[in-house]
Amino acid sequence: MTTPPTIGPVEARLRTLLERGPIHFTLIDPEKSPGERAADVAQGAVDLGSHAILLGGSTGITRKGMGEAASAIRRRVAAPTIIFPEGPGSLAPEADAVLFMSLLNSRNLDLVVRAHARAAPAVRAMGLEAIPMGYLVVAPGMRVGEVGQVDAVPRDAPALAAGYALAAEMLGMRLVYLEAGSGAPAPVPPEMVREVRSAIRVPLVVGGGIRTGADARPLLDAGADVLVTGTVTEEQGLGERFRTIVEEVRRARRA
Ligand code: 1GP
Repeated sequence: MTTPPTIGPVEARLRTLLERGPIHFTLIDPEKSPGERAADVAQGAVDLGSHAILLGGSTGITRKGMGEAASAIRRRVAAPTIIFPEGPGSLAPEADAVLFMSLLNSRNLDLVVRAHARAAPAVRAMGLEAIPMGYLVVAPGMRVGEVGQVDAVPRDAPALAAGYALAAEMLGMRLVYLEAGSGAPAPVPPEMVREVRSAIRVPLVVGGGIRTGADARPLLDAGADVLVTGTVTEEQGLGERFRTIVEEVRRARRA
């Protein structure tokens, strides 16, 4: 037998950070903010207290675009740079890790596991750290809900979300992501976050529709371990809204 799979350095670092409470990820789309522009956003976000950079978010991201953004960010930012893939074509070895995620409630088996079977050898060949994650789209789901062909979890069905999340954990996934969809009018309901959090042991990531500190606080109170924001920096840069979100996360952490 060869060496069994172990937790890689990025995941280990995130776990260490999580020992002191919740953390924040800044999602940057390398198509909208290419190369050094992605690095400008990343550096500013990390300086304000964000803990990691996710690269991804739209359709049409190329390996070249992803690689250039990841390289630029890694030159300037010590925080992990993690690919949030929209498909195998957006993988690039310049990043630190990839969220190797199954879209749990998709009707399209490609997005549940088949694309993964095609991409896994490339991930291994690139030397990218794969962090296994269950990705669950909650209504309204927005564009990822459409492209992902999901049966979105209704907002009033926290037990359904908890069942998916626990199944993901039992299948060996080490993160669960509750996604309301980028630009959603409201984030995932805090009651759903609470029920999922109490069902699982792995860290819980929550994203979609978080625009202000006031949006972030109930999610943190409900037990979210990681908050992801993307649109707020695309629309307003690293202004007041972004700052209040990161500040809420910081306040929820132990000194
Ligand atoms: C999208 O959850 C992320 O995958 C971020 O959503 O763009 O609404 O912040 P927003």
